[in-house]
Amino acid sequence: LKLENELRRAIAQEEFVLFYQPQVDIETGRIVGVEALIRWAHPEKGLISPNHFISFAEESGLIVPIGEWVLRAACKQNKIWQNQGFPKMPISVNLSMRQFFQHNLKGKISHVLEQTGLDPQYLELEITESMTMDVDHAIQSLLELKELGVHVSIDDFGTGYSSLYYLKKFPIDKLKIDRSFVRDIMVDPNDAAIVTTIIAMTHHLNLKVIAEGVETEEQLHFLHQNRCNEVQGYWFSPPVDAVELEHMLSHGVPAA
Ligand code: G
Ligand code: G
Ligand code: NA
Ligand code: MN
Repeated sequence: LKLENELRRAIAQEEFVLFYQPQVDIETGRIVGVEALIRWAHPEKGLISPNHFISFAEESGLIVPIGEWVLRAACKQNKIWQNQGFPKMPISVNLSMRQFFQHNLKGKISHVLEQTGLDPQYLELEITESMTMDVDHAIQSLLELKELGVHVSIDDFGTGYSSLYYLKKFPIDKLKIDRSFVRDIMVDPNDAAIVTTIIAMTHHLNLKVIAEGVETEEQLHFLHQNRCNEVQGYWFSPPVDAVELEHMLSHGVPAA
């Protein structure tokens, strides 16, 4: 109950901030996207990781107003970067299950895009495999999002209900290979095989592919050799605040 009350206050007072993690083109080393990740700027406890409140927010339904804040803040920030003259790139936002099943999701997103003036092609929504288990709902929702002109990626790909059926049927743009597969690609031949197979499959299906959780140069090299399009992870940068992200947009990511 304490967490619930505190979260309600946090929503009312907008005690949240977004951090941003760069997504890097593996060929050019340039930042071609950013993932927005929420933190709770608690007045006494400082920055709180989403791991400490997102699952509670999901259970209680508070994720809906929190998710709307994230969406608005991310679109607003991306528009600011564009106005400042940085190269245009999509910003990715994690959608929760409840948001994905919300009535009029398309209308809500469309409203935020209009309010912030962000061109829909510069918003990418990350959904997880578990949200696609209701196949009819998923197809319907994704078609509506497609009509809006936003991009959709499948987050944590390979860890949930991975159906090859939806890869064929669903209008999605990108797969994000879960970092649990990337972690051991240099030591576990099974993980290496899974990752190379996912990459090859995405090329055949005309999807883009990004590897998450890239932490070493060896992993990067492996992914490059196997024609992964994009990479994201601590090797380049952890999620950082807007000022640090702007620094990287100006000067490049350190390790690229
Ligand atoms: O940023 P960090 O690695 O601490 O994120 C931890 C978890 O919280 C990740 O699973 C991430 O997807 C989730 N998360 C971060 N920001 C958001 C958000 O804005 N909305 C939702 N639904 N989940 C988020
Ligand atoms: O579930 P999702 O993929 O949205 O999770 C994003 C989370 O992954 C962020 O909270 C971020 O802090 C974390 N993350 C990003 N890059 C790395 C990495 O290279 N290694 C590890 N262990 N975690 C990472
Ligand atoms: Na994500
Ligand atoms: Mn992920």
